[in-house]
Amino acid sequence: MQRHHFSLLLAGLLLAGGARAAQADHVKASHAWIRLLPAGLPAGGYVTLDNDGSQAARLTNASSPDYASVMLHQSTEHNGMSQMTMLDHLDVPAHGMVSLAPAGYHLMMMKADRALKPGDKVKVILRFADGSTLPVDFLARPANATGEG
Ligand SMILES: [Cu+2]
Repeated sequence: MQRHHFSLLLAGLLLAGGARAAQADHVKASHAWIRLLPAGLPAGGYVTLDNDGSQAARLTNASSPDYASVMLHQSTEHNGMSQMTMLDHLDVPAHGMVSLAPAGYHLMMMKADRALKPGDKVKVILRFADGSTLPVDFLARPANATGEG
C-alpha cells in the first residue's frame, strides 16, 4: 500500500514538473465560433488550432459551462449523404494545425444551459491527453453563418 502511494506521488510529480511543457501551452486557438440552431438543436463549434510544439497535441475532450456536453465529431460525405461520427481524440500535429470547420471536424455542443443569441461569448475548455486545458471564447453566430467572416 505504501509503495503504491509513493509511485502515484512520484508519477504526479513527474507530470507536474515534466521536462516539456503541457500540450495546451503550445496550442493557440483562433476563429472560434459556434453556429446557433433553433429549437434546442445541437450547435456546431468551430476553431482553428495551431501547435508550435515539437510534439503532437492530442485533443481528447471539451466542455462548456453553457452546454450540458460537448463532443468531438467529424462530418463526412458518404454516397452524397452527410454523416457524423464521434472521435475520441483529435491530434494537432507538431508544428502544424488542424481546422474544425463546417463539413469536417467540429465540436457538437449539446443542450444549452441558457438562451444564447448571436454575439454572445461561449467559453469552451479544450482538454488534451496530458490533462492540460485551454480555455477558448467562442463567438455565437446565427444559423446561416458560414465559415468566412
Ligand atoms: Cu456533430
